[in-house]
Amino acid sequence: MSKYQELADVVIKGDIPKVKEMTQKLIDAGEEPLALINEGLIPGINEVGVRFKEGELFVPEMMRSAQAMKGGVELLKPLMAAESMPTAGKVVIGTVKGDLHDIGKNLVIMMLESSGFSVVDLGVDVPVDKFVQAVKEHSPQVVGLSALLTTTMPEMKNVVTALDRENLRAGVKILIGGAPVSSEYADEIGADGYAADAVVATDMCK
Ligand code: B12
Repeated sequence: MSKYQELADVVIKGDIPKVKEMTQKLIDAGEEPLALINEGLIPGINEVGVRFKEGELFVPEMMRSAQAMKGGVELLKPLMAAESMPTAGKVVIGTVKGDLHDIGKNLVIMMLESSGFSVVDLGVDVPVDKFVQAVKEHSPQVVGLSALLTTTMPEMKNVVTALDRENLRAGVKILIGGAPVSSEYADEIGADGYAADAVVATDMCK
């Protein structure tokens, strides 16, 4: 049972207007934005994943829940924006090729930006070359790779290998994240680190 169970429930139902309405009400009541995400919206979308796996929900429902979650996040985003902080560093981030999941990546971006990082978002389904190009162009301190599918995890290794090959690893840390990956996997593919959520990701970037 999450703290904001009702909010989680409307995400599970995929009720887009209701998620927005309830999020706004909770904001107006002075609830903490990050708590609404971590203890309401995320438990909701996680439950959707469980039900999808069990065959109770299908892709269209999962899509609607994802949209509902995004609606809530959009309302919370401005409340977490940085107040013209000096930039803490630059991060290039993207979801690897073949993978279209971006809710988690976008939360990581939101947290990074609210902590003063400047972030170059390459989006989803990002081919290896685009990561390489972006590192050359933006000289970030950190490259973030997101993958939510076991089938796209190996793409992370391809990015690590390509950055090695191009001698772009000096001064750049590669941080990976997403439900199927782990710190063991990070070690295995030669990445520099793994973070389980947006808060840890931001701490590690710092
Ligand atoms: C929403 C969702 C979708 C949406 C995505 C919408 C969107 N714009 O993102 C839609 C409907 C499009 C979708 C499609 C599919 N999905 Co889907 N999806 C999910 C679901 C329910 C939630 C994912 C999510 O947003 N979680 C909430 C966020 C906040 O968590 P997160 O992504 O893990 O991110 C956090 C951390 O991991 C970390 N993090 C994430 N990225 C990064 C990056 C860095 C650098 C760092 C440091 C940290 C970090 O921080 C985040 C914030 O705390 C998951 C179930 C689950 N529990 O993961 C299934 C799930 C990932 N999907 C699954 C599947 C199978 C699919 C499809 C193949 C279904 C189909 N048959 O078409 C397609 C694949 C499409 C594709 N090519 O990518 C499976 C994957 C199984 C597997 N082992 O590979 C899952 C696990 C569901 C299940 N239980 O079976 N999906």
